[in-house]
Amino acid sequence: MLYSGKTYSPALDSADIASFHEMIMEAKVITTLSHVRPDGDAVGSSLGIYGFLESLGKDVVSIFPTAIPDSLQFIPKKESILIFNYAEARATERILSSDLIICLDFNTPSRIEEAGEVLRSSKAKKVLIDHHLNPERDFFDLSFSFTEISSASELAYHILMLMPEVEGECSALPLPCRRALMTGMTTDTNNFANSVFPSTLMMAADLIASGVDRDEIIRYFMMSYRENRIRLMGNVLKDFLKITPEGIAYYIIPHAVCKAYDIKEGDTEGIVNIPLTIGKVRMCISLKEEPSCFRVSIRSKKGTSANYMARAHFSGGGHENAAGGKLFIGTAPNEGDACIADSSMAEQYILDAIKDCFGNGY
Ligand SMILES: [Mn+2]
Repeated sequence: MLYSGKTYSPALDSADIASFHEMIMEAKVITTLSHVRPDGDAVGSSLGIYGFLESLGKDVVSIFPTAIPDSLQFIPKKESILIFNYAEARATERILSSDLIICLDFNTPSRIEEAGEVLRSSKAKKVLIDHHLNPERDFFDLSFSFTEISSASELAYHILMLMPEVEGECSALPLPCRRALMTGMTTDTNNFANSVFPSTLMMAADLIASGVDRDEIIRYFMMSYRENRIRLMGNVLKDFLKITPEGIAYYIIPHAVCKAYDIKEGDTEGIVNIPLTIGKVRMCISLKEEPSCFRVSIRSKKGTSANYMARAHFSGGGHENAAGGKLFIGTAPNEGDACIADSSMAEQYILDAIKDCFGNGY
C-alpha cells in the first residue's frame, strides 16, 4: 500500500490567511523588515517573502537595520535590499511610503532600534510573522506568531503554501525564495539540532523534493567560516569558559581578544552552543565585550529557561531555550561619559544572576 501522506503545519487561521492575501493584493508598495544584526532566519524569511511578492509583480524592498554578514550574501538582487544604518534617508522614506510592511523574525518595534521608531510612525498596514515569545500583538494589524515552530522562515513557508497562487505546491515559488526559506530554517535549528517539529521536517522534505540543494546550503553556510573564528573558539573554550556547580557555563570575550583575532560581526555566533554539549551543563551565558556594553547570548537545555534569564537580568528575551540581551555595566571615566564595559564587574553580575535565578527555585 502506498503511504497516503499526512501534512503537518501550524494552526493558521484561514481568515487570517485570506486577510493577509487581500492586504498583499491591495498594496502597491510593500516592504519586508527584519531585525538588527540579521541572522540566517532574518535574511531567509525576508527573502522568502520577497521572492513570492516579486513573482506577483509587486514593488517590494527588503530592509535590514544593520548589515548582512558575509556568510549570508545569497541575495538575489542587491538593489532590492536596503540597510537602514547605511541608507537611513532612503530606508526611512521607504518605510513611511509603504502600503504594507511585513515584519519578520522580531516581536516588537523596540527590538529594531531607530528603524522601529520609523516603523511606529508609518501609516502602512503591518503584518507580523514571528516565532519569539511575548509579541507586541496590538501594534500589528495582523499577527502570525507561533512559538512551537522552528523559525520565522518555516512560518513564512507555511503561510506562502496557503496563498491561492501556490495552493500547497511549493515549486510554484521561485527557487531563490525556496532556497532562502530552507537556509533560514536550517540555520535557526542549528542544522536540525533544536526546535525541530513534524512541520519542520515536512517543510524540509517538500523543499528538497522540489529541487532545493541542501548540501549546497550546508557547505555554503556551515562550512565556509574563516579560520580565525575557529581559532577564537578554541581560545574562548580553553581560557575563558567557566562552569558553576549549578551547571551554568559562562564566558566573557574581551574586546582585545576579538581584535587580536580580527573578529567580524557574526564570527562569535555559535560558540555559545558548544558548552551545552557537556552533560552537566544546563545553560550557557555568553558575554562579548563592546565599547559601552556586553552583548549577551544565552542557550539552555529543555527544563532550564534561557528566556527567563535574559528577561530577568539582561534586558532581553527571545525563545525558551535561546535568548539574548545586553548588559550595561562598568565605570564612566567622568560623570556623563558612557561607561566602559568592565569584565570583572560583569562576571560578578553573572554569578549574582545565577544565584538569583536558582535561589528562587528556578
Ligand atoms: Mn528566528
